[in-house]
Amino acid sequence: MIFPSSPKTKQKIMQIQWYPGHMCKAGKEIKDILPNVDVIIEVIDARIPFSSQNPLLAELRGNKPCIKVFTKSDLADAGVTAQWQAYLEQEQGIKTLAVSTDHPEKIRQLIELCHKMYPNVSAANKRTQVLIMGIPNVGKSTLINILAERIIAKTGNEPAITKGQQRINIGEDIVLWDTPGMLWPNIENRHSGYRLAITGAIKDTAIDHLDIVMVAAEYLLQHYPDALMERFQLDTLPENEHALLVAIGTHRGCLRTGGAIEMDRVAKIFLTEFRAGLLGKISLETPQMMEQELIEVALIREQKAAKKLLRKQKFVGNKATEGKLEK
Ligand SMILES: Nc1nc2c(ncn2[C@@H]2O[C@H](COP(=O)(O)OP(=O)(O)OP(=O)(O)O)[C@@H](O)[C@H]2O)c(=O)[nH]1
Ligand SMILES: [Mg+2]
Repeated sequence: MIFPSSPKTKQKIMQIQWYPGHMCKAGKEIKDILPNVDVIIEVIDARIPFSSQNPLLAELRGNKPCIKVFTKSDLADAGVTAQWQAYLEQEQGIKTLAVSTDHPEKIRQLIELCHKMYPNVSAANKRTQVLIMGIPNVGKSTLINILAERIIAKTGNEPAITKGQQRINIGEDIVLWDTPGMLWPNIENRHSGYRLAITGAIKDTAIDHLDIVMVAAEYLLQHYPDALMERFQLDTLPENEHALLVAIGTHRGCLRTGGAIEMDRVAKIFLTEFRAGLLGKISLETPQMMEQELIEVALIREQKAAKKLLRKQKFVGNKATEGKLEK
């Protein structure tokens, strides 16, 4: 058997970006309807509650009540989800609810929660306007179909299924606004870009499967080794992500003529099985990781600003010298 050369042990993290035109339009439309919205439901992926939150929402929402709904909680580590819920509810006006399609009755609790968070509606004699927003492929339309108790919004297991806004009257004095999945123009935290790609929020054509799987494999080796051993029937834990993919490739028969491992095929298998929950209930981030990464992001931002200032000072200095020489 030929083992691929140059094993990567510490993956170099690149910036992943996906911001097609319809997302920019959706962002503008959300800003336009926000003044008429009573309650915001931000749908976040229970496996990545930090990376799937829109960083622009905090300033956009002002004092409006907001429910952070963790979807796909059937795929996430329940202990970590509980940590996240407690962490996020520390913020004023925020409530959380962890749901999954396995328990639609829990999703329907959202109706009562909306009424609780916006009780003044009956006095005003109007329907509560509820905006549903969130990253692509997180399960917004699925949630709406369950709340409406009929298939009203198109769903699918890939990002960017919903392309335009839709207003849905679900009875119970509630109007829901379904919106297209949205990311933001600059995913500053590179780790977040990877996690969004791993969980399926970024279109597959915009990512390099092997690159993101290496990062996922590195994380799972550290945090969920037993899940890997069980799923891929390994006798010993491989020492790094490269060795792990080679072991999976060997076990699953991903071999080219001549014996080389087809790493791209292994990456696709890994990703498909992770996303389907076949590796078990896995969370890719914790509040502690988020706090650490926010410090790193702030540091990178400062370094970028310092470099920019230096370039500006050099430019002004050069202009001044040119001016003196001309005289
Ligand atoms: N395992 C699991 N899958 C879910 C859950 N909720 C939704 N899904 C799946 O996630 C995929 C995306 O669902 P959608 O409702 O189309 O997601 P969306 O957020 O409307 O996606 P866009 O419109 O593309 O932004 C579908 O394949 C759903 O079946 C859940 O709780 N658990
Ligand atoms: Mg949708």
